[in-house]
Amino acid sequence: MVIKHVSLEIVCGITSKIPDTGRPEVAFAGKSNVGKSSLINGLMNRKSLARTSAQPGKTQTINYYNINEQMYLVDLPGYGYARVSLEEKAKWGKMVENYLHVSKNLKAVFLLVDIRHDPSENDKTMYRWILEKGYQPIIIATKLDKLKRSQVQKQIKAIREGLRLRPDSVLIPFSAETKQGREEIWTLIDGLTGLAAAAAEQS
Ligand SMILES: Nc1nc2c(ncn2[C@@H]2O[C@H](COP(=O)(O)OP(=O)(O)O)[C@@H](O)[C@H]2O)c(=O)[nH]1
Ligand SMILES: [Mg+2]
Repeated sequence: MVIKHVSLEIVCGITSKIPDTGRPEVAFAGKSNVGKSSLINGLMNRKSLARTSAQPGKTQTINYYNINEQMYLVDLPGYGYARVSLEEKAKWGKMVENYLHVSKNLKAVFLLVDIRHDPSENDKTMYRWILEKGYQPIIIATKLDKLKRSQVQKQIKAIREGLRLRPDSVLIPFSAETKQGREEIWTLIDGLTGLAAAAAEQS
């Protein structure tokens, strides 16, 4: 994907109806602070269009980033922030599950997990929702730069086992610092959204 034009086009609050954008969407899920906004910024070649914060648990909206008027990267609200009330957690769950359920344009869900940690119960639940709703799960192991190289394979194995990924499931390590993994993720998105085929036809 050659990024020509990006914008934060839709911010969907807890009570808003999920919009029908009419264009392919891929969504990013994961716990607060795992690096969703950083990954989306990295994919868009922007430093800070998607908000990144040291204050986790703040984004309780679904944010749609329009890419080249062709597709959307969708930033889902993060989960697992301890200081959030049960009521807030329930709202979060409804919102994310509802999005997975009603979006007409969703092509795949990327589940982000921190490469340094074994998956949490919330990560496992999210993974199960993705499968239950019939979407292809793609796991992104974030913050690759924070892990010693000698630990990478061991942690990838721990994440695969923790989530009980099928052997054919895709797991891509990514670093927002070095951008390692970016091209691989775009290649995947291009394929999932059918944009790779469209580009080939045009050329
Ligand atoms: N070193 C490093 N820090 C990261 C990476 N990705 C995110 N962070 C940091 O982790 C914090 C949370 O990132 P953010 O993208 O806001 O997470 P979100 O809550 O999932 O959207 C921020 O301080 C980021 O700078 C990464 O790949 N490497
Ligand atoms: Mg964020």
